[in-house]
Amino acid sequence: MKLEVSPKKVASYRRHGYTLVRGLFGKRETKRLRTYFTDMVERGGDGWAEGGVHPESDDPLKRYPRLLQPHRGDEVAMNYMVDERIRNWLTAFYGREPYAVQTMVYFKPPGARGQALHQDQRYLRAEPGTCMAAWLALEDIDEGNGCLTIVPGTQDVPMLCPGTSDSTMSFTGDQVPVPKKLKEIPVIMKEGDVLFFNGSLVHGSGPNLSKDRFRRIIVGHYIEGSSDKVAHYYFPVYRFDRSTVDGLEANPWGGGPCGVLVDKNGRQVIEMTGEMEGAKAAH
Ligand SMILES: O=C(O)CCC(=O)C(=O)O
Repeated sequence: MKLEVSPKKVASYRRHGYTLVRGLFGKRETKRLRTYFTDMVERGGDGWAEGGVHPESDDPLKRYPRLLQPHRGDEVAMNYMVDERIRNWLTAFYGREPYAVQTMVYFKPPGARGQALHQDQRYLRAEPGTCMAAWLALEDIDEGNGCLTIVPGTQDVPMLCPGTSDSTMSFTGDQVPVPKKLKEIPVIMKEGDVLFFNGSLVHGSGPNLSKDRFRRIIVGHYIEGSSDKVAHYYFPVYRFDRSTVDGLEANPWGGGPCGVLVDKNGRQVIEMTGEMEGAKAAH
């Protein structure tokens, strides 16, 4: 198990708001996670699938929807969220152990839409400080199967005002613009690599254009250990020893799940909660 952190990568994260750690997880682990969560969604999602599982749908994302917050009842997802390697890296970036608030598993089968450019902090609303992600590739990921794209240079920008995404390319309805002079770049990853990035960094992903390659990932989201607020959706807040944290407040500015699910015609699939309305109203 790779536990040591590299000072160079820590410095790079602090400067750029992201860093890619190659091979942080072994192939046996990624295979186990891949199989475990694929089995879960194929038997109906165990209650974690966004919008439920619809095996007969012609939308690949309805057959394989993302799993939201499975750590709240599933030990394997919890183990990922509080993994010691992730704890070590995040603690090195911020000089203090963060809190863990979210897990999501994406399957993105062949033909599935991606997720338009966004900033996670818009949804998590961690304060003071920001949120961060540990995004683990469960198989090799490139532009062909819908890799993550990021916009370097946005690591410190405030929340950008979103417009509407192209719902034939994205399963979420909002999209933030790429600031002038900055460029969206693909992040090509091998199975077992982890991309760490902060809550301001603009990122998203394209559709899976391949005929037969899934693009499975698991992502954990965290907030700084100095935060005293986070969006209500992210309670309970966990420490890495799995105990829950009392005393944080729900951020009155709203927030909610990462992205509002829309169908290919741009129609919202799941009713928006009051929290999300709050997030939209804030912009
Ligand atoms: O995996 C993707 O396509 C997008 C994930 C994402 O935006 C996130 O983890 O914040």
